[in-house]
Amino acid sequence: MKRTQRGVAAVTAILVAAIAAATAAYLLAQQSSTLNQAALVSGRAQADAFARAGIDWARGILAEDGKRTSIDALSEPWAQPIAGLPVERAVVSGAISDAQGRFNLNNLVRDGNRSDADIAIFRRLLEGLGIDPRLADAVADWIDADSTVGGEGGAEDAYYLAAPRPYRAANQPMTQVEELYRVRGFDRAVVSRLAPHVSALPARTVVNINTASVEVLAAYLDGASPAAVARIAARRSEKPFQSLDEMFELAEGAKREPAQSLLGMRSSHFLVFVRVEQDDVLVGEEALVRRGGAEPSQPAAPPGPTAIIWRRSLF
Ligand SMILES: [Ca+2]
Ligand SMILES: [Ca+2]
Repeated sequence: MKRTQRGVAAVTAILVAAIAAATAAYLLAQQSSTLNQAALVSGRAQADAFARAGIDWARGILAEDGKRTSIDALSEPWAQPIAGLPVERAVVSGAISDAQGRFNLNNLVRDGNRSDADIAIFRRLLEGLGIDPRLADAVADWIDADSTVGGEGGAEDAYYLAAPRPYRAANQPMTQVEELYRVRGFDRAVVSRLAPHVSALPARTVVNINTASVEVLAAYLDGASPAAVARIAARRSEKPFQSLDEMFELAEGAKREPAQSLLGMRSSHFLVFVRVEQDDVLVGEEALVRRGGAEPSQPAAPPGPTAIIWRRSLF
């Protein structure tokens, strides 16, 4: 616990330094500018700079963690959110979450074709959340390269072209989870229930057993009782799993295949959220960050630099 607290203190100190650096850079830029900006615009620009600094802070934290540790778990400093931290005139909040603690929708398709093993897991996830499992077919069709309807819940161009405002299936990997709104059967209620448990990552990824939601974990552990899944969740918050074997020992009744090849303990994709409030300005930014190395194909690869895959303003 003590180590975690020290880690969190370090994480906070680094964020303060990042924001302070952004402020200094901003003030310099402003001094050299001959433009007379309105106060509101300048406040907005500064808040934007803070949000960018916050995302860079997260990249630094993740790169550092990748060097120091070989697994990723919710007890690590990066996973502790920072709420309402006063920096200069602003109040900054930041959080990093593991995108590989979620079911990666793009795993439904492998090399352009439906992946039956992943579709079966996704169906179990939907069922566990009280959502019609046939919707898994529609998502797989949305992503797979062909225009052949797969399964009774499937939908391809013919279905979408018959909509009041016609469009076509993407037939390619998703870049945002919100794309689900365009997929057959996904309304606001379904998307909001599912969204916290899914991601749309640019590569095939394993799901991290140390960070996965209980619902996602249960979907992968086919045959394990809810009690066994609860035991696993309790154990990992005491002591993160260092191997899949450690977890499967507790997963009584769970089939090892194909889950074994689809799960891991280390993550390379993270969602970063930064919120900055200053005077009357509120800025929120979200980014998907990829940490180098640690690809499923080469689990022993050394950690490389982090990259921003996308970033967007939330408000
Ligand atoms: Ca780690
Ligand atoms: Ca398709």
